[in-house]
Amino acid sequence: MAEYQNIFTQVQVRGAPELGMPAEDVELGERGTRASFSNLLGWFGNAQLGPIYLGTWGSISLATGLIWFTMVGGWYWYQAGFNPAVFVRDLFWFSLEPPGPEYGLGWAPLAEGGYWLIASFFLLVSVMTWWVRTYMRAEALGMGKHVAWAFLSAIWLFLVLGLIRPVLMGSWSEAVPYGIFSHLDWTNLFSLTYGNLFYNPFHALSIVFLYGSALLFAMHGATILAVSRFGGDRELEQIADRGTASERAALFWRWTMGFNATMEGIHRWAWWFAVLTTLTGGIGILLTGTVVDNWRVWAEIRGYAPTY
Ligand code: 07D
Ligand code: 07D
Repeated sequence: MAEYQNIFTQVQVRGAPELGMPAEDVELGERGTRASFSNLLGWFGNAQLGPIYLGTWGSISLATGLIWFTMVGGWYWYQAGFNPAVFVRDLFWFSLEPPGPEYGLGWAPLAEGGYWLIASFFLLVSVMTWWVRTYMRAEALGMGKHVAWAFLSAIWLFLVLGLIRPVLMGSWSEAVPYGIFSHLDWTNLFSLTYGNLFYNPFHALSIVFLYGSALLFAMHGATILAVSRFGGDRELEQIADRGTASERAALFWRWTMGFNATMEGIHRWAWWFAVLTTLTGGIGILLTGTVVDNWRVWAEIRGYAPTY
């Protein structure tokens, strides 16, 4: 029974550290040279820590991300009146807000949104250079760019929320504030302002793919764990020396629902569901306030929402 009752990987096989690509294939000067091991990490993933590849893009991304994070933290510190107890107590309530509507897309005084604009610039650079990093590291390893394109879908929603839609609406005040609860307030207010986002079909589509992602993840995770007793989790063996594990997993689904994914296909399902969540979501947000002012009214006119 115990094997069902924990989320940890139980067997940790450990050899010499795997240092990866040889010098001809990768710029070794930008990569660490040492690796260590951690039992704790081994419970969740691979026990080996490092070597990490930093490079130019990674360094820019980390530096600008840290500047954004410290700027936001500094603002909270100021909001807390430089009082550590208040800082900790009210951490989730502090917020760095974009400029008010009176400033449009123009510059604003530091304490009235100018500081938000500067911080946002650093966040933008950080997210975009991290994207370049996912692309370049995949390139260096001769991989497909699937991770980069999937990440770009999330970035699409991020850009619509904080850059593209505010520019189309002609005001930075449309953008999302940097705060734990304030960004929930923003999300709530956005829905209320535009007649309830439930009646935005792209919000519905995004939910379909979000829920679908959770369902697929549950099915896939469960299936592979269920055949790990036959080595189903050891992909290398499955590729080089096909046994009964994945065939059995496939048969399970054919028995229960008449159809089964394949070892390749399940990952295509996963990729598309995840990517479509933020792709459709971004379209939904882009249309809101630019093309459609009230989703409830929009939906009633089209017979999408009931009229009472
Ligand atoms: C588990 C991977 C790890 C990532 C984590 C997030 C930060 C922010 C900065 C305080 C799944 C790290 C958090 C770096 C710290 C400051 C200034 C990913 C995992 C653990 N949200 N949102 C959260 C962001 C939007 C919404 C939590 C970011 C939209 C709702 C966290 C963005 C809307 C709820 C967070 C963003 C929206 C949350 C947990 C950017 C519509 C929750 C996130 C850049 C999509 C939940 C208190 C998580 C919560 C939550 C971060 C955008 C709605 C703080 C970085 C504007 C309804 N959001 N969010 O685990 O507990 O993601 O809120 O676009 O209920 Mg959000
Ligand atoms: C935010 C992609 C950008 C993030 C990036 C990450 C860092 C940190 C640091 C790791 C999440 C950058 C990361 C900088 C790195 C570390 C340490 C993805 C993001 C690039 N909704 N709703 C969605 C539901 C309602 C509203 C999507 C459900 C209400 C708004 C999703 C319900 C109102 C928006 C979804 C519900 C409302 C959304 C988000 C139920 C509020 C959006 C998908 C059951 C009262 C967003 C089209 C996602 C969207 C969105 C689900 C209800 C408002 C499917 C289940 C009616 C304003 N909602 N919602 O992946 O796309 O986000 O809408 O009630 O903007 Mg909603």
